Amino acid sequence: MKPIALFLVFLTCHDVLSSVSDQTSEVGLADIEGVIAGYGDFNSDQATDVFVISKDWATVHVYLWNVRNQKFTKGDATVKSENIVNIVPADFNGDGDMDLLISTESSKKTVISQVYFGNRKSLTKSDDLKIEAKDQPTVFDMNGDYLPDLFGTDLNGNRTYWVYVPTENKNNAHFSTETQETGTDIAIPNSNGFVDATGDLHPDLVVKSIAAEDKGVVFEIWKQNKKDMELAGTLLMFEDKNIEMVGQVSFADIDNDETMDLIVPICLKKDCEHSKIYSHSLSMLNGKFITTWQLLLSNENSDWKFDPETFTKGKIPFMLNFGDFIMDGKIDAVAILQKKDDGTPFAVQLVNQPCSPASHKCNGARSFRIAEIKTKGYPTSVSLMDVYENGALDFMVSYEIKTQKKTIKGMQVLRNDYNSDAAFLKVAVLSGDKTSAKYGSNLAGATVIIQTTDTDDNALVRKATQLSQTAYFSLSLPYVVFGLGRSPNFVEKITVGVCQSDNPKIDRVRTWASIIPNSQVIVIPTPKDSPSDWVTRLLVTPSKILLQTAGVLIGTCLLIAGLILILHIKEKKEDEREKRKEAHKFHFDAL
Ligand SMILES: [Ca+2]
Ligand SMILES: [Ca+2]
Ligand SMILES: [Ca+2]
Ligand SMILES: [Ca+2]
Repeated sequence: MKPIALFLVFLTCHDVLSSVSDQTSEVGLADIEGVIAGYGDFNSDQATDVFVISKDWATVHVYLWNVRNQKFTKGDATVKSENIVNIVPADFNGDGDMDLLISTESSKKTVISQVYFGNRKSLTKSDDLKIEAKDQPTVFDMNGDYLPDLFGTDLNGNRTYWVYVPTENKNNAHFSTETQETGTDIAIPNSNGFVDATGDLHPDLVVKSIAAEDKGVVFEIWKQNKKDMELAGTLLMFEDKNIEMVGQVSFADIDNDETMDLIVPICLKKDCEHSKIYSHSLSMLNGKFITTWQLLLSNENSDWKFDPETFTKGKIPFMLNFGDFIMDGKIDAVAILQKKDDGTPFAVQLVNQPCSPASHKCNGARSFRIAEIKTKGYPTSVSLMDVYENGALDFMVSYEIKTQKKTIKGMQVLRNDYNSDAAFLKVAVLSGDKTSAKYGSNLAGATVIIQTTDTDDNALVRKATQLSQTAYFSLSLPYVVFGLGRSPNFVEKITVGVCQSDNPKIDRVRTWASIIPNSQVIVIPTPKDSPSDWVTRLLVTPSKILLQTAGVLIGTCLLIAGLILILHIKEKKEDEREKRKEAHKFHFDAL
């Protein structure tokens, strides 16, 4: 390697590692004991807030982002319960205000999930919106009415859909249940997704299940068909007799080919000594899914492995959390790994880069470069969120510090300083509200495709899904952020698709043209069955370059104004002097 190439490599590594700064106290989250549990705009001010569970898993608080002070402040909304195992922010009754589904574990090890209605300020327990099941439910929209429904395994072991039935009086609303025979069981801990797998931009229900016969892992893809779900296809897990554990799946288009990819971490042995990450493109040919497993990353010759305890029910399950924090248009991830030798957990950035088989033991198009994120204590979860609402995804960490006397649970906000000049486009798809001008709450499974050109005039297409997962603190974001690199060209096209209705003639997809980069687009797909009437709102976030330009412009204006003022004063003084002279002259003449 030539010295200059070495220098460049050093620069890139260095860049990633020094690209975060701890801003926990600056944003007001220092000294708060708890675990980051979910993201959503609770008070509807267009800034995303953070839900936190107390360290004894008994209380939920919301920390509201204040755009002006650049700080989180504790909101009044509080829910007290016990053994909280998950929360899901969503607008259950469709009144435009965010509600919360809180899951708790009972003494019989069943999971009770209860809806709490929000009014932007507080949360009130609903009377009848409560289910008890074998596991946490998946929140999705089965019938396309934009009201969240639930999916999971009921107490009798039946695969069940709990469909939200609205009523005039929201206190009478309830879930109606539908069970389904399939010959497979939903995996526990469940790992399902609501994401477009078939390529029509409408989200499908992807279910990780266990075959009744051979106990093998199967991924089922269920399409919305009128008010029902129809099996569109199944994928069998990568065939390897040595696979001992299959972890929680994630969804992202890692190779930018416009199809979402299913990403699966696996352990070859019970101790996870051999850990691998596989991906499977969700692409169809002649109505069938093509089976193409690719190895993204292996820990062969590396010092990391997965924590085996996060593959079984108990701890927060291992999961890759995706987001383009480098902002180069290739989606990256964050995760918690552990040291191979002593099992110490550590948080990492997984930076998307081309596969080089020698160093990553990969066999597809893409792979990850691992860079450690320095955190306090032992990290228990790491996720991404645009804290400052500036289009750059920041790193959110929950950690533990164990001493002889007690365990401290805290959180850290690590600001993304990676690429402040890179352009971005942030898109949030909201449910709206039929009776008021409210923006509503974020729709699960909304799909966004953007089309733009890079500096070399190559067409770039990027695809992403909002809120694809909800169980086990998956910390899915209520929006999608596309990094556009350093070429702030116009985004030529943006296409949004949401869940289908029972009317197959109406395709709930709409395309808009020419969107300026560095902006946040809010899409409100109402009226539901009239995509041509869907509306967008644009919030423009000025980038550093724009701010500099504005600064120079204002400076120039001030300078010119100053010069004009000086000249004006000078002229006035001259005038006065002239007048005095004239007056003097007059007196002189009069004499
Ligand atoms: Ca907010
Ligand atoms: Ca609501
Ligand atoms: Ca629904
Ligand atoms: Ca793909």
